[in-house]
Amino acid sequence: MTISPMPNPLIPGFNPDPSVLRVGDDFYLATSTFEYLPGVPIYHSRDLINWTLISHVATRPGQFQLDGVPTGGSAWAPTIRHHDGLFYVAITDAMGRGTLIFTATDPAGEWSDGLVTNVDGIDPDLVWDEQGNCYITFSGLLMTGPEFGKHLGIQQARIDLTTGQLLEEPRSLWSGTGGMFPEAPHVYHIGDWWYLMIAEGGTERGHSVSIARSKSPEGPWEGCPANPVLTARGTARPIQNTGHGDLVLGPDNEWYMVMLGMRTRGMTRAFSSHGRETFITSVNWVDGWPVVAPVEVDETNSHFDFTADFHKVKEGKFPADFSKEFISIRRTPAQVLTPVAGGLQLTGNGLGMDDPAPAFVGRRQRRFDSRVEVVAEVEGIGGLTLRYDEQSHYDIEVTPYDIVVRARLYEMTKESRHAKPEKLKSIFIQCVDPKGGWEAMATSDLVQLGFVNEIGESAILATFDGRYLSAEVTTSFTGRVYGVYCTQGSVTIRKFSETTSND
Ligand code: 6LW
Repeated sequence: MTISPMPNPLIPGFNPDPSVLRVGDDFYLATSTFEYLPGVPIYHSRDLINWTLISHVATRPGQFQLDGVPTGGSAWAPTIRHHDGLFYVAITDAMGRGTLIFTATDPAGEWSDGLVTNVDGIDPDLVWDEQGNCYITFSGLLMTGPEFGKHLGIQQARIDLTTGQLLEEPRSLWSGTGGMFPEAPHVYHIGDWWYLMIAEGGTERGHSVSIARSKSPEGPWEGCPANPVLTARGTARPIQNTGHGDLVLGPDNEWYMVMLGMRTRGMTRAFSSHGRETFITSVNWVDGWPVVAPVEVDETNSHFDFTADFHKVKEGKFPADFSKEFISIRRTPAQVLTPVAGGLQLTGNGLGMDDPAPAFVGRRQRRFDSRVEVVAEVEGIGGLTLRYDEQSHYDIEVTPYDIVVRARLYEMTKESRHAKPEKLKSIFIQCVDPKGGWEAMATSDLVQLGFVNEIGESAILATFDGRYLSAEVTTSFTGRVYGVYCTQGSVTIRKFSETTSND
């Protein structure tokens, strides 16, 4: 009996490239985080449905290179596995340290500094045979040297996990049915078969999952006659881009697959504001092959209000419940924030949201109809932003003289300046459904930026088209992130809350 309901997105907000692991009755899941820290969240569940964020692999400077790495690089595609009492996360610090192996004895605890391997590729997977040999299987997209960007297909070699060095020349494995970008390989030993499951077709609308089997972890591989076993390409399915899957035996002894997918919006379903999120579906086995159910949407998990109230913060002491869900760009929130009496304070570094490393702290957008409102003291220049990357963001910024509303889209910046109210209670950004006729239906949503004055009156100062803050337009691997930033002076955050937009 398949678990029901299966909330989808399972983990809302950009959480792409999910890898899932079962140890006893516990389940763990890790996702990509690119330029954000803390990096590589570890979620925990006992039922595959309800997940709690328990830790991050990268919580310290140096675990990922980040500085000098292009936005969208760094933490790509973890695989989380367990062997002989040790937890492993294999991952690529793309255009940074390369393919790394992190370990931990307790997934909720501290992870290692990351062992550098001599793998040139992405999407590393680990599996062990009965003799204890560890195989690393990866997508042979060359990330270094003169042949950067050349794709060698799915590659595999035995690896020494104490040195990170390959024990043999990588061999080429089955690389799918001819789709572009064979990647995200996972090797499993299930029953009498070894299975090699990959993604192919690219992580956009052509994405898919294909699988092959063999009597050996090294092959030769026989492709599934029904490949691709999962795809949404060319369909009206509510979840598109499905691919990059990982298999797990559920608590009911039925099989499941987690994978990335996109909730697309607009008349032609062309825009995805949250980017690639984690989804789940059920899997049955027929004649030794997986039959994967289409991914259904059930937004139970993505409609929670969130409030972080920092009024009780003591000087120099982060609140115990300081949410792990805050992320910062290239540095951890604890590196950019200072606990002061009654709030958490950002200090300007002269960099604004057009820069790759501003003083910023934020949360992923998880729901379409969301409104983030921030109560903060701005002593200088700072505000609230909805960010995709440093070239794509909408800001409402408080200055000593006025309020600036800004849309930065690549080489274009549109700004308007507005009088500040006598007493500014809060600033907000909210996403609402488009209104009007045919032309309005084209876009995903509208983004409204405004303030609330001391007597609770709201003013919307600008409305921007949300399609430009989407994975498709920004060609970004991440998703929208609401965040507070400070360019000059200081911004003391008293309260950060997310509720349903009230349009
Ligand atoms: C990930 C790979 C991919 O390593 O994008 O488009 C990378 N496919 O599977 C980052 O998500």
